[in-house]
Amino acid sequence: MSETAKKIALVTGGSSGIGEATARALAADGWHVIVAARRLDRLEKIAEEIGGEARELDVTSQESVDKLAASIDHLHLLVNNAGGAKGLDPIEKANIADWEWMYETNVLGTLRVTQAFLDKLTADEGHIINISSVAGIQPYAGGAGYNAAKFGVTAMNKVMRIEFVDRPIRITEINPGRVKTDFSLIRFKGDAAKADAVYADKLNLSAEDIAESIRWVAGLPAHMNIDRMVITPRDQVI
Ligand code: 8X3
Repeated sequence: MSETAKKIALVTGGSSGIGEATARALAADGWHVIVAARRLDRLEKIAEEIGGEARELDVTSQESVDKLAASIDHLHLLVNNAGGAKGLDPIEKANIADWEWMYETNVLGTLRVTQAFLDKLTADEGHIINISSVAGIQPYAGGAGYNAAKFGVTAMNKVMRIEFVDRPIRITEINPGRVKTDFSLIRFKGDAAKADAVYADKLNLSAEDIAESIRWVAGLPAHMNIDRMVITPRDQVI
């Protein structure tokens, strides 16, 4: 397929973890993939390897999102993957700055990028895949800030289905469970011992496992909409 004939996918948070694995899987399926995140050096390496494009993006900045949108004319698939957790504090000791970061990246980030590309996705009969979490379905002790943010993403996904039903756009929510990535290292602010303990002696999913599901959803015929996929390792019950 020539570059111009390829369908175009944008993956936010594309510099590592689920985002990077998704970009690689989509590129292998013939998509022209634009990987976007804050770490441009990592993105450029990935983009070179998959024959895609790297773009700097901070989903917490409207200016950054607008700049990205102005540089992309067509979009067939948006994977709203940028997000994450900070802290595992009980509500009694909740850190407001952590909660603000989680709401900004997971919820407002998804909103900003979706708004910015909605008209292009409509014109190109596109697909939005929102990466939520099992934390968007199941609350847990210490999870309130992340739960609130991912419940927010889940709510937004449902409202997108309702509000965009008359547009030729598909909307899918992916709810991964325990996936061994930098997720916990970021949550625990660089404390590797705490992060490693999350995955020790457990079956864990890989970022590639989630990417497999995303590539499958994205490759389905345009009249089929997968509303939600909940994916956990066998030993994780939610
Ligand atoms: C994170 C899912 O199960 O590791 O999004 O808390 S889990």
